[in-house]
Amino acid sequence: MISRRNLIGSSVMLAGAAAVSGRVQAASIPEAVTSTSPAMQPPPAPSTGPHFQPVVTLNGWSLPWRMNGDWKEFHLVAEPVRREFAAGMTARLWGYNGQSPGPTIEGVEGDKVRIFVTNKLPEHTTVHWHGMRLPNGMDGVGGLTQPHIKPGQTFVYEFVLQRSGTFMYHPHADEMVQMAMGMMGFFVVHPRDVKERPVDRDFVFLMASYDIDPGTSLPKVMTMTDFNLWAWNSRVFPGIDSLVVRQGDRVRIRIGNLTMTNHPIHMHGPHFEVTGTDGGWVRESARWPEVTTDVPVGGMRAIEFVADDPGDWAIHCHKSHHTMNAMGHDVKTFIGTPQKDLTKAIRKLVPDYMPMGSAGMAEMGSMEMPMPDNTLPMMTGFGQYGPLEMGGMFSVVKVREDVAPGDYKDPGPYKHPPGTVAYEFKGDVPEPSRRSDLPAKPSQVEFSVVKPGSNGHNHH
Ligand SMILES: [Cu+2]
Repeated sequence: MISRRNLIGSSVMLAGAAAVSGRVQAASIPEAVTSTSPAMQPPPAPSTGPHFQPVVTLNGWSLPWRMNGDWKEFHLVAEPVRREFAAGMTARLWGYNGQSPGPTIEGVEGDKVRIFVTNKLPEHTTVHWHGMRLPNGMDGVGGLTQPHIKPGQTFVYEFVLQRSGTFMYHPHADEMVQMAMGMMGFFVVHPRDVKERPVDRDFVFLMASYDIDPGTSLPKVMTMTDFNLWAWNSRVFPGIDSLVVRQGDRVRIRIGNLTMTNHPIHMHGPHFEVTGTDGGWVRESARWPEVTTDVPVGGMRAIEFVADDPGDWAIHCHKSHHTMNAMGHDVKTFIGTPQKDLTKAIRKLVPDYMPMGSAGMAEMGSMEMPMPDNTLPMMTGFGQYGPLEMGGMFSVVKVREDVAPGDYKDPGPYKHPPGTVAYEFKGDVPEPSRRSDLPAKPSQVEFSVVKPGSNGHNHH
């Protein structure tokens, strides 16, 4: 739950100081609001400052602020946190205000923001406001634009939100370690005119990758490319919230990528347009209709669509190993290999050896594999028709007729109208016709073997 112990008290106390602005006010620090729950907490409409329609952070929340004169004041606390990736697996990460990712910061074009950053980590840090136009000294690059924030210190960042759009925040200090540990968050700047680019639902999620060995809970921070957990808001399927929308809604999904590789995000069902990138909003005439959009490393994409077709529409990264959880690396490929005799032979050496995947790996999706504690199955999740055989970066856009505005509760599986679900054919299936001029067996093909070096092609 969000704790806002002193938040209300602080705004009352400061109401009389409205005329004062600048560094004098930085003497008083707003309460650091924290949340330790991975449950989505749709934020209420803003009660102070200019109006905007808040975003919905999947499995996350937005950071409350206090107004101090004409400054909007936030308090981020960098600290060790625990994050449940999905039921059955919790990681020890570093994050902000109780969670990884940190809370989403929301503001409005023209807002003057003052962000207090307290470091409760065992090493120094900074916060870089990724994509934001601001004075160079507020850019958060440790050593280059500011001294590092040492453990126990609180620094203050002050800047004006110059344009609306989608931004991120993350450390620019011991960056590989601190980002591998989960330090990141979203920063959304809304247009000053609420009628500009209106949508009915506005979702955000941030992509992160982790390398956590099965049976352990701490990311390996020296991993550069070989990550084994591909997360949206530090959650993996089936732990990622569904994106619940009402049929006919105009929907925006903002996606940020702070992993070390690109992610082609693919959505089934409604076609979307890319309406925003790192650099801002895309002119209407320049928007690309797509079903998959590649989100580059360090990049952001906003996509928009009208949810006209009801159903349970999958949304996922199209790199198939990114829709799997850890343990994928040491499974051998056995497709097409009869394993009965092989299994007998191996069991003489390894008595509890279990063969898997002679017809593929689908059997793992429904099987209860013996696993170490605090480990998720590689392929998991169940739908109304069976196992989904997914993990990692996978969720479902649930388009329903009967969802109330502002309601994000999971409505359960889609009830398909009769006659609209793929079905088994029960009639006779004729033998497929084949080309008769091809040799029936590979053994009938003659090979001529040429020894390397025995002809004149050595210099190719
Ligand atoms: Cu991916």
